[in-house]
Amino acid sequence: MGQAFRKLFDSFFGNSEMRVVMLGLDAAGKTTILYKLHIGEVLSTVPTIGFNVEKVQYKNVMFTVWDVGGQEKLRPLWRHYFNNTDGLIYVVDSLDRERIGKAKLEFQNIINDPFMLNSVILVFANKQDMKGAMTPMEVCEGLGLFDLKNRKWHIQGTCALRGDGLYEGLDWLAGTLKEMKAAGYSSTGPSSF
Ligand SMILES: Nc1nc2c(ncn2[C@@H]2O[C@H](COP(=O)(O)OP(=O)(O)OP(=O)(O)O)[C@@H](O)[C@H]2O)c(=O)[nH]1
Ligand SMILES: [Mg+2]
Repeated sequence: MGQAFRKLFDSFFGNSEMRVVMLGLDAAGKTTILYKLHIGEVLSTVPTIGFNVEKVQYKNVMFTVWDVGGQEKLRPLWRHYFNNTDGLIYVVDSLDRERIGKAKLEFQNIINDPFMLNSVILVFANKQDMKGAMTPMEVCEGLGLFDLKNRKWHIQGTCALRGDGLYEGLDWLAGTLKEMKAAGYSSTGPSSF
């Protein structure tokens, strides 16, 4: 199918694409989430050095999800994935109360980057299966989500091992993207303001 025809076909059937970058501290569960969404299974993971990228089709949205390693020494590389991003999925290990301050700092750095000012924000408060985990509301407070001005954000409690909450999150992303596209939004970065 030619590209122009494909575009026409997609817009007729309401299909769209969304580029999503998934970030968060090391061991938050990003890679587990990516493969649970991509193949429906829990893979045994090792810390990601570099990135994984997979396509996830959900309803009529084709998500391209970039999962980038979260170890401290790798975090300066995150910004290389920001350009043309429609959505951020920020994953928090809800059991890791000690590092919620660090998670907040890294989160604020991402969302205030000029290339990320237009992207919508989905937070996964992961590992909800663990006793003693912070509730989504606690994670919300920990990251300072209530203080965000003029940003579209949503928090979702998840358990990547069971898959709980993951598709609810994608549902929110898809719905929000549709609203924003209808309002004429584009994700090309600072030059498009
Ligand atoms: N109990 C529980 N464990 C989880 C959950 N999600 C992920 N894990 C575990 O957390 C550990 C780290 O998961 P990864 O997916 O490798 O974490 P990551 O965020 O990709 O880590 P980096 O690649 O280092 O940035 C693994 O042992 C997972 O099995 C969850 O919802 N509940
Ligand atoms: Mg990983």
